[in-house]
Amino acid sequence: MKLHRDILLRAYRQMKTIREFEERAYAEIMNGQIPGFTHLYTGQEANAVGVCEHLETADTIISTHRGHGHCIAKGADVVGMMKELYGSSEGLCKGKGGSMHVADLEKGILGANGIVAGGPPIAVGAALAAKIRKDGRVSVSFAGDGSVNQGTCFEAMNMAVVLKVPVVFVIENNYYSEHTSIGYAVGCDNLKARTEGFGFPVFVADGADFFSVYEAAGKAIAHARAGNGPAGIFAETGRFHGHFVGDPQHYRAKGELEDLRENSCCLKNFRARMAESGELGAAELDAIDAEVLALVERAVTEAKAAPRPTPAQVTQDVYINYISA
Ligand SMILES: Cc1ncc(C[n+]2csc(CCOP(=O)(O)OP(=O)(O)O)c2C)c(N)n1
Ligand SMILES: [Mg+2]
Repeated sequence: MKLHRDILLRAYRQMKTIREFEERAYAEIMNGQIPGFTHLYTGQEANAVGVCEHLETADTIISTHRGHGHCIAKGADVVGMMKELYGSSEGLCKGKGGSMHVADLEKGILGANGIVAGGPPIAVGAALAAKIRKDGRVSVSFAGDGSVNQGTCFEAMNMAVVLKVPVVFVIENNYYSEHTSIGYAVGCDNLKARTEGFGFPVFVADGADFFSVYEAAGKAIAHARAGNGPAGIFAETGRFHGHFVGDPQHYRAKGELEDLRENSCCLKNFRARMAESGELGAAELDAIDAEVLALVERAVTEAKAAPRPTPAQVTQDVYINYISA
C-alpha cells in the first residue's frame, strides 16, 4: 500500500503527539501535578490514528477510559486537553471532565467514557441519527477487549445490524481487562468469528502497524459509509503502561513490557518502513519529533498557569439546555 506523503506525515505526527502527550502526562502525574485517575494509551497509538485518518470532522467517535489517543487522533486541541487533565476552567470541558471524560462535540468527539462498553450503544445512537438525517456521517466506537463480554456491547452490535446503521466497532485487544488476561475472561478463542456472528464483517489489524490498521479501517469505514450497515475492526495491540498510572503490574510476565516496547512500537515500525521505502527521510521525522515535544511542553506550561474553576462555576454547564441548543 502506497500512501500520499501528506497522509504519512500527518499520521506520524499524530502518533508521536499521542506518545509524547501520554509520556509527559505520566511524568506529571507521578510528580503529583495532575489530579484524578488516568489510563494511558501509550503503545496503542496506531489504532486511533489508523482509524481516524479515514474520518471527517463531522464523523463521530465515542471513546473509553483510555481515551486521550482517540481524542487527539480525531483532532482535539492538545493544549485544551492538557488543561482538561489539569482540571483547569480553560480545559476542553472546563475542567469538569478530566482524563476520563474528554469531549469536544465540534470535533465529533462524543466523549471518553468511564463505563466499560458504555460506548457502543452511544455510537449506535449517533449512527442512527446519521441515517435518519442522511448526512453521510459514520460513527465509530472504540472499545477494549474487556468490553466484548458486556451485554451493552452485544445489544449494540445486534441493534446496529437490525437497524443497518453506519457504525464501526473498533475493538482494541491489548490482552488485559484491568489485571485479568483475555485468556481467562473470554470463553471462546476466536473473537473475530464470535463478533461476525452478529452479522457484519470484521477486519483484523496489527495494532503496532499503522499501515495494517489504516487498511483494515479503510475497508470497515467504506462498508459503513456506503450504507451497508455496521463493520468491525479487531486490532491486536499492547499497552506500555499499567492499567492505570500507579498499577504495579504484578500480573505481567517477566520481560513482557520490555518486549512490547522493543518489538511492538508503532513509531519504531513506522520509521523502519520509511527508512526501507525512502518515502520520508529521517531528518523530516526528527523535525516532527522536535515540533511535537515543543507543543507538549507548551501545553504543560499553559496548563499549569491556567485558572482552576471557581466554586461559583460548579453548577454551570451541568445540563445542556436542549431548547436553545
Ligand atoms: C461497567 C464497568 N465495569 C467495570 C468497570 C471497571 N473497569 C474499568 S476499566 C476496566 C477494564 C477494561 O478493559 P478493556 O475494555 O480491555 O480496556 P483497556 O483498559 O484494556 O483499555 C474495568 C473492568 C467499569 N469502569 N465499568
Ligand atoms: Mg484491554
